[in-house]
Amino acid sequence: MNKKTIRTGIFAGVLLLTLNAFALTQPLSVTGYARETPPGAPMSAAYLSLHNTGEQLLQLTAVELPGIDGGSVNLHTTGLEDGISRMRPLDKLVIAPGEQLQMTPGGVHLMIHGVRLHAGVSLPLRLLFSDGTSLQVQVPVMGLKAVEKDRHRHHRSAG
Ligand SMILES: [Cu+2]
Repeated sequence: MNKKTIRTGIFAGVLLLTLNAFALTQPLSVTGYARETPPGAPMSAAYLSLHNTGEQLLQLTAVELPGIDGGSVNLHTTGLEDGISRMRPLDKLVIAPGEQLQMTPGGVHLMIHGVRLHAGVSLPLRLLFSDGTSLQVQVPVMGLKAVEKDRHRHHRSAG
């Protein structure tokens, strides 16, 4: 291999990395947290804020727990049916361009089964979209008391 071939090879490598970075970047800003699993409960929940900063409609179709065997995540919403608060599964979450979708206790949330979440660790989530792309994020697991405190603080600031 002469000098020229080596240089071309390096250039191709850089180009490939750049393309990959583009392919992996979703115009979506994700923040949020998971709640620690309550004692004796079989499941917990996570609440994300999804801000679509791009110009395309994004459809979140599934969420996985990478590296956690036996764990599963379902998209849920909570609503009143005949005056009773009930959760029901959602096929997908549609996030319009510019929209910020906020999951909340009592609203849309991620239901997490098959794994015990402990406060202080971070939980990896892989978001899968209808166009075949995915985005992996990490959210902190918050203790039940911290979650309560945070909710009160929001109440106060909202008046
Ligand atoms: Cu649920």
